[in-house]
Amino acid sequence: MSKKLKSTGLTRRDLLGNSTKSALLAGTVAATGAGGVSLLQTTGAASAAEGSSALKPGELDEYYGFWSSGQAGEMRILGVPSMRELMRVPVFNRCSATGWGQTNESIKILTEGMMPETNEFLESRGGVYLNGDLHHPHMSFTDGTYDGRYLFMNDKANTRVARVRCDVMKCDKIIEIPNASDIHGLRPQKFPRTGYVFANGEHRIPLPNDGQILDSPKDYVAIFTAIDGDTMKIAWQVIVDGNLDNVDADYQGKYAISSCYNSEGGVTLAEMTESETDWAVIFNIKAIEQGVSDKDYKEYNGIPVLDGRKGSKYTRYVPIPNSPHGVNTAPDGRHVVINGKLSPTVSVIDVTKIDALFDSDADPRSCIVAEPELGLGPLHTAYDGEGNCYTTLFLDSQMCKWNLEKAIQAYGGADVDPILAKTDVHYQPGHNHTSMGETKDADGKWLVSLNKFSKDRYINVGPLKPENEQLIDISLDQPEVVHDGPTFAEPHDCIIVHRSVVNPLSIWNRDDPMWEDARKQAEADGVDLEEGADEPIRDGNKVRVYMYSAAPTFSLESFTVKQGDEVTIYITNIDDVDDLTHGFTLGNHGIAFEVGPQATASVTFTADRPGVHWYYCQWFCHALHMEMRGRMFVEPRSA
Ligand code: CUK
Ligand code: CUA
Repeated sequence: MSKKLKSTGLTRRDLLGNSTKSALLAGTVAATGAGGVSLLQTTGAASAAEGSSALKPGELDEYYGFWSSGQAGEMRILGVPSMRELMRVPVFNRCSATGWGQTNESIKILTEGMMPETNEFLESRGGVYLNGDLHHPHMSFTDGTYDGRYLFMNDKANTRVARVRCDVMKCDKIIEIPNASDIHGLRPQKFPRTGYVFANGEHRIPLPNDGQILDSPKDYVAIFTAIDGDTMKIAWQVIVDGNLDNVDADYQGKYAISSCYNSEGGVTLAEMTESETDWAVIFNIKAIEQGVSDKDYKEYNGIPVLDGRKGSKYTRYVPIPNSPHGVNTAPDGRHVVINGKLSPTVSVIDVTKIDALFDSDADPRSCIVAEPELGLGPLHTAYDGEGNCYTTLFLDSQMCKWNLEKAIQAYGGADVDPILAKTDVHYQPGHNHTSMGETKDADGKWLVSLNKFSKDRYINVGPLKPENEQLIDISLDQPEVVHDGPTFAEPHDCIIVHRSVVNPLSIWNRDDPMWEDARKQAEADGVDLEEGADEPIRDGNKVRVYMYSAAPTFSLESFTVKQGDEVTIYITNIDDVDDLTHGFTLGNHGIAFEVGPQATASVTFTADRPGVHWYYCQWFCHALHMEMRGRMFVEPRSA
């Protein structure tokens, strides 16, 4: 039993020891039994509150939930409170249903924001990354609340940030973040608007990471990035000490705050968790913008990179116990909670006390106004807009409801207990989120607890089990779990947005920029996309086929190309009907994609298999959907 765990330097006994730190490191072990008694208790409350989240068939949800999907790489849309999954929006992944990662339109989005070296590197890997690790989806803000324009999200796996247009719920930009490694925490600027999207490079790497420095961790740095959310260009970057984890912005538009673990600068688990205190880094946005205009930076990959390490005028480092994780700004516009993870505490920063840290030699800890001890493994905190906070306790498998004002009084010496309630969740919660909770319009109705393990909550589907997302009614004094929702890999985070903020189109606009290239090419070929062309247009060995689709036919029942031709097929769905999507699947060519009403989509491939190949519509559109098909004839090279 005391066998060393590979490379951590910790024994199994260490892991099962009594401290928060070792208990958290043992995470799953604790969850499966050892000391897990409380995990098996249920509130028994589900039946009492049953019905409050249930919608009758045909009833609509009050909120949109925008969900991450972790290593699945997509964004998901759920209805809240029903917790019905409504849509999957491919972003960093390759999607068989929609052709994301295969259509020319999506490949352009997946590649145009990448560094040239990366595109070169990907040539041999199909041209695009096939995976992503999407943790944090967040909506753009205006004046401290959601404005329904965009959703922004990170890819931890391949150091990218993406944007989804809320008018069509499709990704329209993906950029690679140079100089950084593994974008983790991501939040939009809340005030005056987004504005900046702040993105944390989690892992420390050499700058530049060109192979000159290798196994010399003391020379690695972490990079904080500010992206312009309107243009999706990088505005500036800041070098910091420690590993950047999560981030949030204030409601004044002055500061962004990131949690940092690994103040030790270690590279092994034992090294990274050695010290009892890490820190939160506060970024002074005005000072950084001044530094950029004063040219107080070095340029790497064309980006101004400022030095924000300890002692810099751009940052302040606030000591926080211990390996802090979530950073959550309260809707009161004043307080920011940093969640202690390996410490049972959360630390509350008062943003009105931050100016003094930059203007004087004030003790960085002087901005801390409360530090309540909540339980084991606090990871993330959500709000109800009435002064209460809801913190996930990973190890305790609980959500802790506590009062901010009481926590401040207790920190000041008053004999009050800020903890109002604890609700068991099942099991091991990471993020949680409340309805409109990260805006000044937090409304205190619902909370979703994103639990990492479901264990016994569902019938067994094999060794790989779903996660469990629980809906909690927080309008009650004692919050109650009212719904279990299984989800696949691994939603870290979600936001819950009132439906009045989100107004997507039902039918595409014909002049949408998504297929700008197709429009230009058709114009050059003298073709109207909505009318298609009777014959393929040949241009050397490049052949362009223009078709429209109208239920239940494609405008071409067949077309002929030669073996070896590089063929581009453009499909325009001329149906002008709500929910009438067509598809185009070309058999035995690995080609399939969606064409929404009034949209154009295209794909390019080499016709290297002589013979007859059927194409068909794979999106059920009509009573004669099965008949919606045609043939591609590929003449053999010798013919
Ligand atoms: S992190 Cu996953 S539980 Cu990536 Cu937002 Cu905290
Ligand atoms: Cu068109 Cu099915």
